[in-house]
Amino acid sequence: MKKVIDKFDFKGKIKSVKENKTGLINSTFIVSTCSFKYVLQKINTSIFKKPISLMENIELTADFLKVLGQASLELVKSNDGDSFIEYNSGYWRAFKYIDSTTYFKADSIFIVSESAKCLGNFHLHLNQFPIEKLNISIPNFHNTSLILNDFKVMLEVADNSVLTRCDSEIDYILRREDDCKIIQKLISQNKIPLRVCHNDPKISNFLFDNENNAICLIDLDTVMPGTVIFDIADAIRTSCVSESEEESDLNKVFFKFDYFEEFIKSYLNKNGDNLNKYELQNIVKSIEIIFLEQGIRFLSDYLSFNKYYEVTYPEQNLVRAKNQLHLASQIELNVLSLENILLKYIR
Ligand code: GN1
Ligand code: MG
Repeated sequence: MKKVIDKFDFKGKIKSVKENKTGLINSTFIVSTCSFKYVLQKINTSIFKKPISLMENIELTADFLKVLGQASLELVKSNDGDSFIEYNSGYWRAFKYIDSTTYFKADSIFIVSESAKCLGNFHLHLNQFPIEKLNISIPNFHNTSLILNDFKVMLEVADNSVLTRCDSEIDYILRREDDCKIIQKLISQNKIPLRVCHNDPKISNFLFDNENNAICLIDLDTVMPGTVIFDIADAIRTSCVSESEEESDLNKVFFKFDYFEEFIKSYLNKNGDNLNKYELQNIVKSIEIIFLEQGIRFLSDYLSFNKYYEVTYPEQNLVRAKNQLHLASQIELNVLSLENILLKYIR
């Protein structure tokens, strides 16, 4: 670790290095010197197979936001002036630490509104960014149709010991093949445009100040072209729910309509004018799809004995999958009422 730290341009004598275990993918450490704090991360290259492309995307978009006066992550360069370092075939990067709070679920409607405004601002400002400059750092990241195909392949090879634990979830997913194709089809018909997206704006990827005003989005690893309605859906997936994706007691897990209304109102107020009619018409459907997609991803990982997401107990990905599919079915049952709420805010 010391060798890695020595390669970055950290100001002052290092006082402490503490691991922060909140993300599901990269390894994160908080490095404190006598006068500053930094976030040091080792990029998980079994998931992010193109770390250099990914770092280019982060640098380009974070710098662009900064020029527009928007808060964003600030990279700390290496002593050689690079935005990351390579050490023992690992890739490391560092950011200035931002004094802030994060949440795993929204504790209040104010937090929902703040995260919606923050995401709206992110999309609004990056709408001016020349999207062709971005790399596709993870191809097909939100291609739900392909994610379902991979899931079906997984079903062929998965071990019976795990398969028999999720009969009803597998059945639920396989009956929704058509849903998995909807957004992909609209993208290929050029009805839904590719725009600069975060692609992982779950509530824990927003920083808040001590009055709960949102500061900015973090975890920019997946910033690349995508559909903004999946960003909206992913933020709603994690902020407009009673419990986080980790909750195993499904009696406690429900979608919060009042939070959804607040999210939509605040988001559309910032960026509604930039969305076309296909995007607006598919917001509610995309929420259902993103719950479904996340359920498929968690279940696939359960069936492959937890290779992708960090777990602290063996059934954790099954718990997460059940939680997400439970919410997908709640959305499906309430599409009309959600559409009616949405219509109130479309100008
Ligand atoms: C992962 O990196 P993290 O923990 O913010 C995942 C997201 C999932 C999320 C579920 C690159 O996000 O796509 O929605 O877990 N990131 C990647 O909590 O796969
Ligand atoms: Mg991430």
